[in-house]
Amino acid sequence: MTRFLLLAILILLSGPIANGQGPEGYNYDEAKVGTYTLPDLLVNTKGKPVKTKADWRNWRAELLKLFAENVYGQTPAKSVKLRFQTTSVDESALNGLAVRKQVSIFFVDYPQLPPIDVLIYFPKASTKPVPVFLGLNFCGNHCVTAEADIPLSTRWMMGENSDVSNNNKATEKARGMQVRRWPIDMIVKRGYALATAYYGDIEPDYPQGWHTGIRSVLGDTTKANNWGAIGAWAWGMSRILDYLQTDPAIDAKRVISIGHSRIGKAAVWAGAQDERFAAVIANESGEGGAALARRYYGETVERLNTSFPHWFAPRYKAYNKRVADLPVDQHELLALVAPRPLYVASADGDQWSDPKGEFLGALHTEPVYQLYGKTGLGTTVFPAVNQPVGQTVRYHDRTGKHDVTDYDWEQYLRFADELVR
Ligand code: GTR
Repeated sequence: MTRFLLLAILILLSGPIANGQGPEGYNYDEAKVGTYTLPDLLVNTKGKPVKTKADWRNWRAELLKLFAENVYGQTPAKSVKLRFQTTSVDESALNGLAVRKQVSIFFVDYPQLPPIDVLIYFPKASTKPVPVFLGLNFCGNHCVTAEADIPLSTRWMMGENSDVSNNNKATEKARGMQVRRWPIDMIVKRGYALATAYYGDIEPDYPQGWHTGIRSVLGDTTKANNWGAIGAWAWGMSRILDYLQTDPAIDAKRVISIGHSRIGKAAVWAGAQDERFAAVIANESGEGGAALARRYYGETVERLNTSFPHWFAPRYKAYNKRVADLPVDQHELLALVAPRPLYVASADGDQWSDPKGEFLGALHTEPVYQLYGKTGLGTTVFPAVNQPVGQTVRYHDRTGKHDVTDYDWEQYLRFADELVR
């Protein structure tokens, strides 16, 4: 029997669409979700059952390849020479609550590439190395804090005439614009550091953006398995982790990969590939992130690939109209985090990301956590809003829109306190 036959999830089919992609590329009608069969996480492509941790380690390596070949593209194996330059240290940031450090990561062999500018806040009170949340940001480091001495990013910014940018350049108005998503005070008061960098430092987020990012020097654009922007952002997170491992104020065994939305997709792919990440948090990562691809609800693979042709491997597009033929589904991506702690979060006002599909993605990692003697989510019941569930794998469906809120951070801090510290 193939792995596809072993695990069948049947959902009542009341519409004409099964496994399909509607013409508009999205669906908000649960009745139209149709039937789908997920690849069995514990049966390999040769139909062999995966029974032990050793079997899983082998199968895990195969799964990583399948995701690289078919979804995110192949992350170049070449190691890249980095130079870390501390550009500023403020011993008394955030009114004395934090030590703030800015570090630029230069690519020694590719001087034409801009550095990744990392902004780190450490809890001032700490006397020993601290765990850290590492997450890329959407609009430049000047945007996550109101501190006026953070230089405005000079990189390409989304938007020609928006609040955050003018002719694709950051504006003063953008300063502090996303402080709400980054409650740095709350994070450092709990004894964690926060490390962030602008995702556009690694690759500007538009179809031709790769010309000025890391993908201009690594990878092969003629190949169907060439890495996409999400792969590049994930790679950039690992390079920041390379730096964090050298910083004596950081507990390098406790670096948590966190991301929202498209950056959430990258945060999971980073944590899946790079086992130095101690845990992964996917905030509303949706299609191409935690949400099951085969569940026809919210955004679809076709829509994702059409709106954002640069995010994934070219081969992913071949599945636009035949998602059921993908050799993997997203629960298997999430399972690559196991046995490390994983948090998947949704918002009920963000049906585009498919909260139920994200929940099911988390739920179906369970067999791998069990191989390690751990309980993953430990429930099959979709929880009420604002009711976090789970053990080593956690999930919540927050009220409100597509965003990162204090409520989300409160859960992530508790999760980190209980499972990462
Ligand atoms: C949307 C996209 C989602 C999600 C989101 C975001 O437009 O369809 O997959 O990534 O953007 O990053 O905010």
